Amino acid sequence: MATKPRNPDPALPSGGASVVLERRTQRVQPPRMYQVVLLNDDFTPMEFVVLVLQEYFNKDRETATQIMLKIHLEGRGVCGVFTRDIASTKVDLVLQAATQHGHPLQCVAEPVE
Ligand code: TYC
Repeated sequence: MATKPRNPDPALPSGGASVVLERRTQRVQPPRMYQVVLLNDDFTPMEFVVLVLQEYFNKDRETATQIMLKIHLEGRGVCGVFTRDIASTKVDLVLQAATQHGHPLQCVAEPVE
């Protein structure tokens, strides 16, 4: 006598048949990074830019002066590379300080490749 086919279990997606679960290693992508860039202008005093680089980007005076001169000569310069929120906060702080002191200094964050 033939065995009666078992009733599928409606609670299981397979109806009771065995299911093979594929094991996948989850890989977390590193966060996208953003460089904070200072732009040159004709009015912001060099000393103010050096102080900004020391205060908000933790540069020593020597390094800050070199970066400031690079911006002055080349038009722009990278002050640091951060995650998006930190970069955005740095830009806000720099623009706030520049406005407070009446300087037109511009600062932007841009994604790093
Ligand atoms: N060019 C400015 C000057 O001659 C100095 C300066 C440097 C301004 C860097 C902005 O991001 C800047 N006073």
